[in-house]
Amino acid sequence: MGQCANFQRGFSRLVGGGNPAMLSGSAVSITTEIAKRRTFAIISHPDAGKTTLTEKLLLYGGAVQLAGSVTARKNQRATTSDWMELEKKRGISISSTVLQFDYDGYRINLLDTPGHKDFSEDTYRVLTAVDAVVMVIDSAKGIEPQTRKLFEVCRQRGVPIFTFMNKCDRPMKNPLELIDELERVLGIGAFPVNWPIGDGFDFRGVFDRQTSQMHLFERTVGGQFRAPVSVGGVDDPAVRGQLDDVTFNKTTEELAMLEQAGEIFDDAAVLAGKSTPVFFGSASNNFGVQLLLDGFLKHSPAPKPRIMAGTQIAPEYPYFSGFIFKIQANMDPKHRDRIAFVRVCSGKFERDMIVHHSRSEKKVRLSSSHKIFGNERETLDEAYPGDVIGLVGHDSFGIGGTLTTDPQVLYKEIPRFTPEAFSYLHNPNTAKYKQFRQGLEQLLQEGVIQALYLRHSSIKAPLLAAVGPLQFEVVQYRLQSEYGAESRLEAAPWTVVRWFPTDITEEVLDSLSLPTGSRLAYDTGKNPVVLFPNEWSAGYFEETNQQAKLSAIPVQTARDA
Ligand SMILES: Nc1nc2c(ncn2[C@@H]2O[C@H](COP(=O)(O)OP(=O)(O)OP(=O)(O)O)[C@@H](O)[C@H]2O)c(=O)[nH]1
Ligand SMILES: [Mg+2]
Repeated sequence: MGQCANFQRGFSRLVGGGNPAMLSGSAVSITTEIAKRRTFAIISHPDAGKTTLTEKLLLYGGAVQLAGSVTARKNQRATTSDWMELEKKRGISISSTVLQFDYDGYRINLLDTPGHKDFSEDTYRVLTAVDAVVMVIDSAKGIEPQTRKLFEVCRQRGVPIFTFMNKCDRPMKNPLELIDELERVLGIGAFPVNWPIGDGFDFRGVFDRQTSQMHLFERTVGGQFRAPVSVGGVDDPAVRGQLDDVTFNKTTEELAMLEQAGEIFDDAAVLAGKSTPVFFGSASNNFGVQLLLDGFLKHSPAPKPRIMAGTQIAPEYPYFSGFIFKIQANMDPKHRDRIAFVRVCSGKFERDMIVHHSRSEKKVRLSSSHKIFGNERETLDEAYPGDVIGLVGHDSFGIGGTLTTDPQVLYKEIPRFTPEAFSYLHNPNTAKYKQFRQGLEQLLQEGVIQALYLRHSSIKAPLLAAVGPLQFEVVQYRLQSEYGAESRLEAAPWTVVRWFPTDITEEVLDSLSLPTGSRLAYDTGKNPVVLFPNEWSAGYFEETNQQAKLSAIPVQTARDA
């Protein structure tokens, strides 16, 4: 009903703005397609098990036959989502990965994200493109700092959160304490959908509180295959016989305590992001993965309307619209091209359709469209709201751009980040100048890193700016492996950057008296910035130069809009 009203509103406001691809199509079919879509990200602090869980969701979703492992040992395949060379080498995720697959009548768009804070820009961009998240928690550690930050972003956006308490096969915190921590530290309601039976070496499975069934699992070597499971009620002798008295009694006591608390599963609170359903398990052992997948699909939302300048654009809106939230080059060494990842927000996407591109204000034909699965791709002919699609061959596409058949639609979803690490990047091999420039330009377009240009400077080496220093390493590694270009980093003496108002004149910039060690520069959008050696000198400058109001958040120029 709500969506229907939004559809009406969006439609009457924007009708006549273009050439609707869908007006002649069947409204019923688009509604059915939207209802089938589930688009979500897996988020958490580093190492909680996001990539492992992603791989197991693919295994249980039937999208891979054999699960790989993050630390791909000899004779074992690597995970589908950590496909980058550097990720395999390091065993950490560096870049988010899109995985689209069908399961149980749903079209799932799953995004595995990197947990490390140096790569959080990528993760935050992904959060703009999803309708829900699965928050993974290491049950031995509880809520870690990066999880808390990501949770805050989800809360601000009202994104429904599902929690997976992972690594129950290791000595873990008391599950009651973990639930309490969610409520206390995050200030969110928490409803345990299932409950761990035993922990550590004695972790046997989970009790599904909604069906009152015990699920007892067996471990498989390397967790490559689905874990055999026996299911039965608490008093079922076949199940009861597999548990020792201590484990059985502890579990039933804890369950009784939960029942006494008397909370019920509140779908509305979950959809509003006010309460999180909690699932326990072990991703590496495949325990509880099926219950998470099915529980998530049952309770998570289909694509919702998007807000644009105060108006809601419903997914059923008959004009196609979507925005670019990620660019990635060289995913397939055979192709060496760049893919723009688009979240479809409204209408139906059809290959070869002509759309308006907000940044260039030009009409473009989208002929090379792909369904993405890790670093694999397949030609895609149509897509619906919720889908993430990959578009190849458009150099003008940048992160944040809107593509639509109704030029009045313009999404401004992508957040901007303040760099805190600065370094010059030298090219030690002049013979490879072209590769160096080309590679760097591409990585800048991908948003792997930002660049600044010092004012009145004779230094030729680009000044790179990053949220965290690991981003520099990624740039160097990728320049070498993807472009054959060596590079050398030289630390730059600043740690703080601030933006001036866009209307500040060159004369005013000339007249400023800067603290020692500070420099004026421009960002890639030619917006003036000032670099400081530390917070103290930034504060001093702000106090003594009231006429030039500084912003810690990158300004959005018309070019970015
Ligand atoms: N014991 C145990 N280890 C696990 C489990 N799940 C994942 N791990 C291990 O935890 C480590 C980190 O797993 P990842 O899946 O790479 O974690 P991640 O959250 O994707 O890490 P980043 O992407 O780098 O933030 C790996 O060594 C996994 O094998 C589990 O259920 N039990
Ligand atoms: Mg990972």
